Amino acid sequence: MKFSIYTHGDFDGLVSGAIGYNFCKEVGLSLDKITFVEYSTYPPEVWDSYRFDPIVNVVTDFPYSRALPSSDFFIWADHHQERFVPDSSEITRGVCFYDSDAPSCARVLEPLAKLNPLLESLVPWADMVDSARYESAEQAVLMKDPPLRVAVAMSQTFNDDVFRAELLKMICQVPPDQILSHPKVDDAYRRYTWKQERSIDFLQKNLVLYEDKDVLVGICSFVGYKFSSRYAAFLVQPNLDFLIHIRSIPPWDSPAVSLSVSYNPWKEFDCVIPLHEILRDVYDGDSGGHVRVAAAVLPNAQAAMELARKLAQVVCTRLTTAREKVT
Ligand SMILES: [Mn+2]
Repeated sequence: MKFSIYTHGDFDGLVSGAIGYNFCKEVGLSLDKITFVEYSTYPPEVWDSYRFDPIVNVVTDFPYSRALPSSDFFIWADHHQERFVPDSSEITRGVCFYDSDAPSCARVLEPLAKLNPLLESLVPWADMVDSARYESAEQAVLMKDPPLRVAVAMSQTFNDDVFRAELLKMICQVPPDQILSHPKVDDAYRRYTWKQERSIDFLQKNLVLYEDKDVLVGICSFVGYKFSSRYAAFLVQPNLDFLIHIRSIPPWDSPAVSLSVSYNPWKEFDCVIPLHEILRDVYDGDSGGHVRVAAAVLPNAQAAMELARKLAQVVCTRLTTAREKVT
């Protein structure tokens, strides 16, 4: 019998898809196809009416599809919050793995990962990348560890599904350090490090610092540049408490930019202020996020810069007030 893999096109999708692939191979199935799925190309209405082939279908790190029961058998695994989870009593030929507390989908599939030591060893790396729990700013920016270089290869090759399917099979067979010499993995890493190095150089000259009462906020705008880095500012200025990051977003010919505000993930805080609420207070337009990271889309770079300055001031005041209440 045949099987197909449908998995999200990021590193966690790669590892969890490989766990599903490895399991199907182990039980004697033969591969039909591997498909990388994105929310933009498979929105709910499309995904729920997708015509699955009558074979074994495996969906990982992506929402459950109401069309999955048309499979001969299916496996669905996910860890994202607020997913629709089908009633298990209604499922006769399928199995669902779901845990919204898991840091990665690979972690949800850990029992199946144990069938292959190579995949089992990648589960903690999938946790790290998918939940952005890097040990240091240096690790997050430079991505030097072999599994992280594989993650870079995944993030830099979103238009090359043939290669990504090959990569998914490769990680089942060889450890990451033996994949690094693959021309596409090597090329992706060179392109990635070029962007990071340019970002570090750029921030050394252009990171704007706002300091008030022992609270340090960095503001960086990558608008108009071909590089941007989420973490380079913390490498350039490790003492930052908060970072406000502004960058261009697709479509690239539109003036709209994205602004995000986040905590320094590598600094300990005695008290925590909710950034999503603060952003909502300061900015009238649509915004989202949670306590530690919040973001909004602004009409242009100038509006974003104005908001950033205001936000920096409010964040300093709010953290100082919160600290005074504690002591
Ligand atoms: Mn995931």
